[in-house]
Amino acid sequence: MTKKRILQIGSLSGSPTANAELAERYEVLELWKAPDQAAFLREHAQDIEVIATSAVMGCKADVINALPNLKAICSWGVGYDTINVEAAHARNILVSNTPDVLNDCVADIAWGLLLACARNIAWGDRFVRANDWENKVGMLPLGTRVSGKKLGIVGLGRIGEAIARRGLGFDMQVAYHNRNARKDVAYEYKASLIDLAQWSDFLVIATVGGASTKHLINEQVLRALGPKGMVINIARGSVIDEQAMVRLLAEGALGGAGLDVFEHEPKVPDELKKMNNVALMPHVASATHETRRAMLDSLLENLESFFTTGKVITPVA
Ligand code: 8YV
Repeated sequence: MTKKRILQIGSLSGSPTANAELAERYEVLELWKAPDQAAFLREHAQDIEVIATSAVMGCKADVINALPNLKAICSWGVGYDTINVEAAHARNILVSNTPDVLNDCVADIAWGLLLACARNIAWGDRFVRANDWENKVGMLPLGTRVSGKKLGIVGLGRIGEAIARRGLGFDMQVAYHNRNARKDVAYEYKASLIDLAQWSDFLVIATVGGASTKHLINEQVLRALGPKGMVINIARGSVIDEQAMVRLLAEGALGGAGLDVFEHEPKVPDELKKMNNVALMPHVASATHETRRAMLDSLLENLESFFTTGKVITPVA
């Protein structure tokens, strides 16, 4: 049977088998390998109905507009701030993501970064590896207790809830800020982001990315979190004013930062790399064998569903 054709925006290198599994099922047009991508799109424009992409690679309006018969964009990952959903929906083009399957692993990394910051885990590892302990070069400074402290969640969605649940396990008080209070949770709601930051010992950013949350965590919020407060970001780098965060960390006006995402990935400010009260990860919150498999299964199910029913399984709003 002739394989259905899809346009793949880029290599899904975050999965060990995604490229091969897509090629096994579909005739894949590999946009990222085309020397002249505009010419490639013009050449295939008429026969591309479906795009496969990812949360990081997204899909820009110029690609969408170059494909008159495009009907669905299926993305590997939960975030879709890199997809021009407005342009897609304006033409009734379906857009799908892979929600829920990565909630626990992303929440786990948020906790890994929180603990690393609070208890100097990355710093301690460097200290031992540098033989500073062995050679009695100074001491690792005291850390900050996590258990029983105040955990603030910015963006209590499904990932934010998984993070909050873990906080209960550490006997923490949990509060959150959303645009509106949720009626289906018992956590304290803070209508003001500043109030939540002032209240929190640890402020975890779990919002969506994109224009609606750009620099939501600004200098004022970070100053409210304060010199003993720590900010953790597993959402998108664009949500925090990175320059302000670096400046406040350098001034000692912010206690620490645990970051899996950055404003201009993969570029990370050199100042952050030199700070010991900062834990850094390369956007790997979903990067476990189990979760990346589940994300791929979800992507494949969305593609299959579209080709057999004309609908996707997990459409974005
Ligand atoms: C990406 C992520 O999926 O799912 C998301 O929104 O940010 C990550 O899990 C991964 O980096 C591949 O794009």
